Amino acid sequence: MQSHLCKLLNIQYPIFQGAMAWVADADLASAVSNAGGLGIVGTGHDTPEIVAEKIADIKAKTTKPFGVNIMLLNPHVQEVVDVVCQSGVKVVTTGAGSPGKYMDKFKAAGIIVIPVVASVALARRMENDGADAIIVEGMEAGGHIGKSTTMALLPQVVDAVSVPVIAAGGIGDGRGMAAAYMLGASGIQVGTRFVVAKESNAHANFKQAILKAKDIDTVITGQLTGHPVRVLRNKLTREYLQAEKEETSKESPDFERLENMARGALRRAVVEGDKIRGSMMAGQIAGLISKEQTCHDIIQDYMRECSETIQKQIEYWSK
Ligand code: TUI
Repeated sequence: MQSHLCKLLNIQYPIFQGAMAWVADADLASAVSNAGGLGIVGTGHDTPEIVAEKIADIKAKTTKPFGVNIMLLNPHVQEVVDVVCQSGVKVVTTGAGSPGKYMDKFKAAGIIVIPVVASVALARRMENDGADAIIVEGMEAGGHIGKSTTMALLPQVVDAVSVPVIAAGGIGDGRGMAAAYMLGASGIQVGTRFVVAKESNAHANFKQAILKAKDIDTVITGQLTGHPVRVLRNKLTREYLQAEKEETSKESPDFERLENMARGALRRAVVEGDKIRGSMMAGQIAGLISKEQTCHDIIQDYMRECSETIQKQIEYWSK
């Protein structure tokens, strides 16, 4: 069985690996691509030089299709777009903004463009601008998020566009994948579960924190600054949320105070393993993840569980 999405991308399984900043390197993305999914290299706040290195790195590690994610809040975004367009990358996903003004460049380079959206309006705009597919991300996801849930937003986007829709946010196993398909998705994107993959270079402390997390262990920081981010709660988030509360009640909030608390915190969590003062971005399904597995096993689990779930429902509903 090969879906339209799998044919478009020449991949075996309709599972994308989210482009988590500091986590989604060439090791992780190539492992996902080699296992038949779509590995995606994250470029976060990277300089164009680092992006070029990352692309060379993944090309050396897989002959399978892979994607590169461009984070639109990156101050180097213009140069990063140019590097990506010049380096023979075939699939680009974008996040944290609208890639509208770069669409012509991507298309001229023959790139398949798959923007991440958090609203119906942006999904429509992206389809009009030439997006080949759309990733719909609900606020169950880790990292920078919109306001709607996957459950509510996904079917509304599916109804609004005619390109394939990939569901992201809150899909922690094959049951979630089946649910996304019931709502009209053509594929899924998985972040948090790949953070704890064997091939992920995320610090062992960060992986342990995800494995230990329960359902209520994520919080949303950054609502006041306009960049809401879902992370595992810890000392940093307690202090940050308190500071946010204090600044909210002021006539002119001290945004710099908040920015200073957040600066470098993601790197501290992922690279240094600082569970106390690091920003451990993770989705609400962290509580569902109980073991470190290879990317191959993660993908096989999603596919098998999804198929079993759908089979079970067919049996029930056809009685
Ligand atoms: O981009 C993500 N997740 C991310 S990016 C990131 S790096 C960062 N760190 C701190 C603060 C901000 C960013 C960490 N996690 N996911 C994709 C995503 N895109 N989620 C939500 C959106 C989004 C939100 C608003 C996309 C477009 C949008 O509106 C843009 C517009 O102009 O309408």
